[in-house]
Amino acid sequence: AGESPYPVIPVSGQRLLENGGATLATSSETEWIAIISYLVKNKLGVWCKPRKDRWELAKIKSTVGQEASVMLSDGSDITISTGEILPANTESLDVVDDLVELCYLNEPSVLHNLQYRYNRNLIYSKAGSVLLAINPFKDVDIFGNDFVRAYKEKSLDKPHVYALADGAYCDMMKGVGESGSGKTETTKYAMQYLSSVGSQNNEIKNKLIQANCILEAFGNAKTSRNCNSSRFGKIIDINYNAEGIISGVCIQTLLLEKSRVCQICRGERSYHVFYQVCAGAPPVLKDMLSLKMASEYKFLNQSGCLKINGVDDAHNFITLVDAFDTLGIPYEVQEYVFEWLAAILWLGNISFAVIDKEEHVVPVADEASRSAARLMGCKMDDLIELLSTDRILNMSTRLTLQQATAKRNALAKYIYESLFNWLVEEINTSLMGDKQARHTISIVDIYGFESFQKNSFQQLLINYADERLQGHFIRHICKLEQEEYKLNGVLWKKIEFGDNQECLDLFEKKPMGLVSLLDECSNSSEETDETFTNKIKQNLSSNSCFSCEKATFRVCHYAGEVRYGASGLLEQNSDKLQFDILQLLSVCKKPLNLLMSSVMNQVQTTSQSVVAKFKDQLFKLVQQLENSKQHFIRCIKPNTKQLPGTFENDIIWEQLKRSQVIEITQISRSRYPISFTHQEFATRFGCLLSNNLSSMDPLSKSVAILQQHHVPTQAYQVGFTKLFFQGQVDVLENLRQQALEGGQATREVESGSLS
Ligand code: AD9
Ligand code: MG
Repeated sequence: AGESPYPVIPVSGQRLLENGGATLATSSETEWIAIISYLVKNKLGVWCKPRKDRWELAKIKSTVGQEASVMLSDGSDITISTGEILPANTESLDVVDDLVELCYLNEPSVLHNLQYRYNRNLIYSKAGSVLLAINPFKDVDIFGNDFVRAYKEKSLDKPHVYALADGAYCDMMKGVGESGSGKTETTKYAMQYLSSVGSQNNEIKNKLIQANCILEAFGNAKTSRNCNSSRFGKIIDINYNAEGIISGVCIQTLLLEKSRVCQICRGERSYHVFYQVCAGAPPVLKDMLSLKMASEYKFLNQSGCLKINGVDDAHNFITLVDAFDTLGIPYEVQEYVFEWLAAILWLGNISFAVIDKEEHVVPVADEASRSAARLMGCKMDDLIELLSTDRILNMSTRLTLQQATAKRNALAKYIYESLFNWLVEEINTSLMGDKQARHTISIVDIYGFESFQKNSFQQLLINYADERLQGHFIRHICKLEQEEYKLNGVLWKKIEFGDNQECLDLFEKKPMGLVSLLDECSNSSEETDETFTNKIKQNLSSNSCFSCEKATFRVCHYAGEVRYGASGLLEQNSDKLQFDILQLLSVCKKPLNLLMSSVMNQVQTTSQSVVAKFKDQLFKLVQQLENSKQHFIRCIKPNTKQLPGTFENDIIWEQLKRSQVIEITQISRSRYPISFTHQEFATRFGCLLSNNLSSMDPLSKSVAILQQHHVPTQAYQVGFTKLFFQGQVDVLENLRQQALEGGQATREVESGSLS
């Protein structure tokens, strides 16, 4: 350590975060004074904020008491309090790939490193074991076959999603980050890599790309945060045989946002596929579907946004049909799919006429209801009857406009959801391959954290999923590693990191967490939005992440505070489909082979509400992750305008802070990545002992080996059951190899290494 060109400075991530990085994060004043004099003596740079909100590089010229005279890069001198100065890394560290290599991990130093790299299109960096990916919002020439080859052959070793995927070959990976940060794009590159290295021909690779194209058409939409936002979660299991060749792929999806089919906020769009089919269907198909332009449909025109800059919906329709073809979905079946989509659009155009004093309504028998019924394959009268009355047993009641609209929307949403689920099944059938999977790499890409002006049920689910995975991420990266050292009695400076347990408790605590309460209230006919709001107020107010005001409540998520509207939550959560809707669907002549299985499922499912089902799915996912080796990519959004070349410090630092990148870097920096049990070590390296000490216990033997070969004591730690190393074992491995080749190995060792 004495030879290091830098003073050894304990940087406490926690303190750095607590004070926003505004002052130097050192343990004591004496250390700070030592650092200042070191910086002055060696003419090293510092960061200061002479103008508000902008860190600038400067040099300290002299210090008097708490004040320093510093020279800014434009040559001007200013006097500044030493408390407002942070040390800067030397220029030679500007381009380091891994934050671990930075001497100083303060805010401006970390941002400077990331920006230096980002400006040079180095969008990937490491924070210890985590890959950081900063969204370039433009094409960067670091992908494609040549790069796949280079990473496969290990001729490139820079941080890259390909390098991570390479490391995950036979393991597993997952991605996290907020909406629009680049998770889905990163997932595609990982998939591209994994399908390239693991396939003998391009068939499976092409199919995977095409499957993705279909899923994006039906499951992605423009939101105000991302023009191609994923509105469902996905887990792609790539199965390999014993030779490492892909034997098949299976895609599982998590809860699609189906409310988007009927309701979209201003400036957003519904699912891409609707605009694609309206813009791109050839005339014959258009005729068959009685299809008009997107602007003619209420489900699409309500948001005032029909187009996305730079996106050609008509062209994407052709791409979609190609994708269906590649996956072997016959043309007649594709027609069914388009018929259902058109039926949904026409359902949205159905208007209602008031028929009596109680304001009951009936659907108008016009082009919309006629087309919808024709495309669904049912009689128009039956559809009209369904949308004007509720039938329970032999009783029928007339509907008001609000009830009839809700029923019509429930029908449209149900059809879309069934279509989506059916497509996933079709894709899986096409990708299944043979079933001899030996290993699986799973890629998880879910929706990212969202906070809009109005947030409702969907945001609650999305942000809960994000919170759950963050909990898993923290547990995995920070806790498990530190706990193992502690269990083993290894000397270890505990790094403080905040966990999100309080917020997870808010959702998951039994019997009175948000999920249980929502589930319980949705299943009772006596509860209303108001009684639900009272209940959560009563039961959850003691949780510091929660507060309730009138019909809204706030949750402090790890990624930010969100205010949710409570009205409508119960209804969206209960999501029960009326029996008469199912009945009508089950007698539709049309393509009901498509929807039949999910219709039957719906009839058979019990009363579990959406949120309860969702929680179960998330728990299963986390379980699956815990049983695997994991690799994490933290996707970072550099600005909120989706612009290339725009690196906004505040936005980036906020994401790094909330996802605890600095703490993770610190943990990685001081970690002991290699470990052996005493027995393993003694057996493996026993041949390096100069005299026969076979009677010794494994621990004493291990220590004797280390001492005889002068392994520096700071390079290892002796735990109760294990030895931990920072990387020195290469030397021992080489010596062992020489010993074995030279025939000097003792019998004892040979038999040991065989066992
Ligand atoms: V959400 O949670 O689904 O709303 P994601 O998935 O995190 O979100 P996405 O991958 O869709 O974000 O990225 C948003 C946009 O950023 C993409 O549509 C691209 O235009 C852009 N992007 C992201 N990553 C890259 C990249 N590696 N290269 C170029 C990129 N552009
Ligand atoms: Mg996405």
